[in-house]
Amino acid sequence: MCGIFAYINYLTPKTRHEVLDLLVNGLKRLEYRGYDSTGVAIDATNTKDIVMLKSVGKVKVLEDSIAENLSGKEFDEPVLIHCGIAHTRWATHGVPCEKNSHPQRSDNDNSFIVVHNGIITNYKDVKTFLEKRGFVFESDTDTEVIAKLVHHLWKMHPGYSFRELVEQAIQQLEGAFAVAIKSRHFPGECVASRRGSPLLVGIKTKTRLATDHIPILYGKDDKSPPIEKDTDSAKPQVLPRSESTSEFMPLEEKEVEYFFASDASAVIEHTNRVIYLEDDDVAAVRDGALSIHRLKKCTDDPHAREITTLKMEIQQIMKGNYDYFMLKEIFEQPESVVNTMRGRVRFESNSIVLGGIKDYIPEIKRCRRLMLIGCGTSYHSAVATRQLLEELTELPVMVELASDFLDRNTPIFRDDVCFFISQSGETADTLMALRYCKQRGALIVGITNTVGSSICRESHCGVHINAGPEIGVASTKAYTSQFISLVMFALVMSEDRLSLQQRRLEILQGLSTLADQIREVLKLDLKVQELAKDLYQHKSLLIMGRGYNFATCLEGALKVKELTYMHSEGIMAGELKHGPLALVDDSMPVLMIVLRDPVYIKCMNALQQVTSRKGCPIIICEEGDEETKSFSSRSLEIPRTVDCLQGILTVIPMQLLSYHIAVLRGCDVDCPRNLAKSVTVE
Ligand code: G6Q
Ligand code: GLU
Repeated sequence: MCGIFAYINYLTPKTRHEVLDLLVNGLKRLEYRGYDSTGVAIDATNTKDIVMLKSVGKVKVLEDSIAENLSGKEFDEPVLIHCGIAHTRWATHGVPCEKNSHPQRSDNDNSFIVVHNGIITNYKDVKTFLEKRGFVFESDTDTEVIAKLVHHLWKMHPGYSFRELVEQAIQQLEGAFAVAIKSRHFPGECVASRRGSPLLVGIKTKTRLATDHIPILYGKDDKSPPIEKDTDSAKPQVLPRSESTSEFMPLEEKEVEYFFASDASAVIEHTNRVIYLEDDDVAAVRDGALSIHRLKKCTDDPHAREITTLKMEIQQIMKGNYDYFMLKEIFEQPESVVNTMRGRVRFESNSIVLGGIKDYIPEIKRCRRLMLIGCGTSYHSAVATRQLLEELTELPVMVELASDFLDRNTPIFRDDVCFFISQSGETADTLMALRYCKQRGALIVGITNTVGSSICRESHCGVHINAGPEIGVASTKAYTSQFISLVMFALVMSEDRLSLQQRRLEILQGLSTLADQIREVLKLDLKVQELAKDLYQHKSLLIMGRGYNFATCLEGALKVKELTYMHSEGIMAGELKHGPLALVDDSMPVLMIVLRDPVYIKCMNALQQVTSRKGCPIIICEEGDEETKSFSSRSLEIPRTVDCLQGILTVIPMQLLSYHIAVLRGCDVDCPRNLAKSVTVE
């Protein structure tokens, strides 16, 4: 839920000024992951001391504070070897304030300092243990125990390397984390590790790297007992140390720069060569060498971590001429939907190939049921496509919110096929649900936008939605691409069903014109902006629809809530008379989606129920539908498409509406309060 960024240069001279710029820039790229406070730490001139600066609020505040506090001649002198770490926080333990910002430190001397993403669930036990040994805590964070535990281990084992100390420490920690640690006792070194939260290493060299993988060094097959609750008797166990063996061959380059980052968008401007760390990897940089260690080897563990080449382009993570990433991403949809279909939908032959799952299709066709699992917007994409999946696969389809699915201990069987839908591929609830289903033998299909993400790696097969990086916290283009990915899957499943051929052709035809139709809908932007002016001072907005457009109501209401902080509710029009109608009067803002599809008559009934209670709804209807339009003075007309794809066109005005209301209310569109892009905590 936060951004970690660390930078280590080896024999590549950089001034401290440049290092600070690099760190701040890295944080800016990661800011969408968390933005309540920030912090940075670099070496002082004598390299033994560490300079640390923290601030509450966005990265800009830190940047200004650096300009004010960290300048002078010594910041302009080049240093050959250096390590700096930085963090943008999304608080879980302790309010956003300076003392709770990261880096967290072990002591006044900054012996060990840490930036952390996630939650340490046993932090209270570790804290009590350390307090009994004289450590005095200064923050409310769970993170502080990490720095102090490493310090404690350092005092106990003077001969241990930095990496060994961290390796020992993380064995004592429970919960989810990614960490990067720096120490005044190990200048120029950085050690990082992850369990449950994402972390990657970027590698930049002057010449081509001589290898495309880094061997993993394994320790002895042993496990430490955790710190016990009875803290008097508890003490961190001394664990076996990873042994240097002949297979240990770190990546050693003459001149090299390394980056540790929570995601690729922070490193792409420096290098496209990255290693995605796995849970419990400990990556250490020392004397220009990167090595990756694990304490325990499991039978199917690989021998090496692959260095992958990122396909991302720098422009993809820049705002360009747009005021906000969200607006850019809304307007990218004509292209992103095409990218989702590219190389997969062959309109000439009316066929579809999903390379990532094609070998599993026979198995999927034999399954007992399909389960679609996700959170937030990703969950809505499942709601949006459920009806089509039921129709084209003729299988029962369950749609589940990941958190609720886990709460219920939902029964799962070997012949279930479970889809995990996630833009980031790192959402903790979704990932936990995935592991739950995998343990029970179900086939796991990942639908993600982030190559190399945890959900991607832990799925048996899957579809990359290829929407390109999504930076705005409110998901927009990922939703429409998830939608299309699931539609494509439904089409693949019905390929050999003669009775469904006409329906398939109609949908394929719809897909072929979708990009142009999205362009048409985007032309409504000014009209939507006008509507936003009518709405932005209200307290609430009800969004009603049914059938294929119910998901748009849920998704529209989520967008309004998260961006504008207004109350909004997506209402299934069929449920209106069972309660929500009581909310309707002449002052309650209502938006209704009424399209010429199989539920048109029912939607018209709902519309009449609303207008008879003096409601004045804004109507989203089909182009030229005068009859429906006549029920209101305010309407948005969208092009006609096949019923099951309407949701892609109806959601766009909702994205634009929430955006404009947010701007009018003075909200920060890309960084809504209390939220973060990648929810890696449960
Ligand atoms: C919506 C938000 C949020 C998001 C979920 C799931 O605008 O971005 O609802 O969709 O947090 O995230 P993932 O799709 O990354 O799993
Ligand atoms: N749990 C830590 C804290 O509250 C880290 C939160 C984060 O991921 O930003 O400080």
